[in-house]
Amino acid sequence: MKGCTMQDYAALDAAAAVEYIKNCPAVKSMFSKDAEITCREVGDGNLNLVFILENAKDSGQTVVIKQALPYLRCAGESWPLTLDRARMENQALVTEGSLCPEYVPKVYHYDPDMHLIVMENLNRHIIMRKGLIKRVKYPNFPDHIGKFMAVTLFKTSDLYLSAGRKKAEVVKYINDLCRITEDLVFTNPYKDSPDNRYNSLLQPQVDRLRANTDLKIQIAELKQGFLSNTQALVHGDLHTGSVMINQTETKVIDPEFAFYGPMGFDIGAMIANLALSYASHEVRTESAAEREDYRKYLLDTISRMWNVFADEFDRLWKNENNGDAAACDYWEHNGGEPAFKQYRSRYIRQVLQDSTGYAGCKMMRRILGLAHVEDIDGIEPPERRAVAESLALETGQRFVLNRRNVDTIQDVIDIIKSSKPCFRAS
Ligand code: SR1
Ligand code: MG
Repeated sequence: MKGCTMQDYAALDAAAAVEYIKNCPAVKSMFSKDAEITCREVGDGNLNLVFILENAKDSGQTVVIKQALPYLRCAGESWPLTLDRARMENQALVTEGSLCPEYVPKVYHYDPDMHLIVMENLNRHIIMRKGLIKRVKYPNFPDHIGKFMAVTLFKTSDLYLSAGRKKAEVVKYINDLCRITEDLVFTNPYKDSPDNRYNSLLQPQVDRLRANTDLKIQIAELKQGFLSNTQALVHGDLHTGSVMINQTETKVIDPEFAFYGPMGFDIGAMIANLALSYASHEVRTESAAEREDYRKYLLDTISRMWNVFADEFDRLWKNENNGDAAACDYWEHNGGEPAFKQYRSRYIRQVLQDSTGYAGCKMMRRILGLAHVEDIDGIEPPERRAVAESLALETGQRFVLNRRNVDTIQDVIDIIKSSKPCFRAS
């Protein structure tokens, strides 16, 4: 093992990860000379290896190695997957880190041969999804994630970048992983596919959903937007498992699906995952008072997250009005400021409608498709789980079907509150 000088890719194990760090010029100085570096593999996601390395004598000396495997971890070697995703994740972490350093883990080293990233160990944070399952409230999250989305989306769009620079960025982020999203989010859930997995108790609801022509056309339209709208650099997988959090800080991790796509895809993913938590507590939380209290927290979080996003996005646009699509010089002659204001508010309303549609797709894929969420999948027995699943499906479907009528975030909240599960446990 030659650490950072290694040329040939090999998947690390714990011992090899320690050797790698000891020989990595960019990182080894973070550990004292007599460090006893321990290592454990902790990856529980669908795709990669994740190692936590720590000096047994000083837990403050610690890093994480994230390494891509040449296949999909949760499926095995029969599902090959590009190693290039480590490069995508590294460049997205670097871009996001330059725009919003407070909300992104620090990158210490990227190795293009070993397809790995050495980064900050967020050991004072937990995966947000796990906190939401236990009904933990995170008061700063809406402000943090709203700002993260506003800054990263605005400053990578045609509103801020010149057309030439923006097109060059689009090329840098051509990401093979998009194919997974195209299949798993927009296609497979709506047909018989060996890659789907869902509770058989939902079959009557699934049959009705798949027979709904309007729904399928609208999902095709949303997929078309995903494929062709290079609006901004999106994280591409911005669910509550991609957020590490505590009572004061929020860190967005795992941008390996990053690409230039519709802004609403990120915002919608966040709305969807908060709404999935809302659906899960239909059965997870038995006390009506506790359920109502936590659900109010989730809805307030969605509302504030959107309002912070929209206000910050609009503020950035007014103040850093640099891109080729930001405004039109001929408005000076017929309206000027009023036309600019109207343009901004129409743009932001369109982002809200897109977010609502993508939120719907993201909810339904987590019930019908290959990759589910622990909030709902962890509910037993299947009869109880089906109640939460059915509610999530209903909410997702109504998001897609009603998105064009959405004017404010309150309309989104109203859809969540008025959706009911079709399945009732006997
Ligand atoms: C086959 S990979 C399944 C899912 O895991 C990731 O987190 C993405 O959401 C992807 O769709
Ligand atoms: Mg991930």
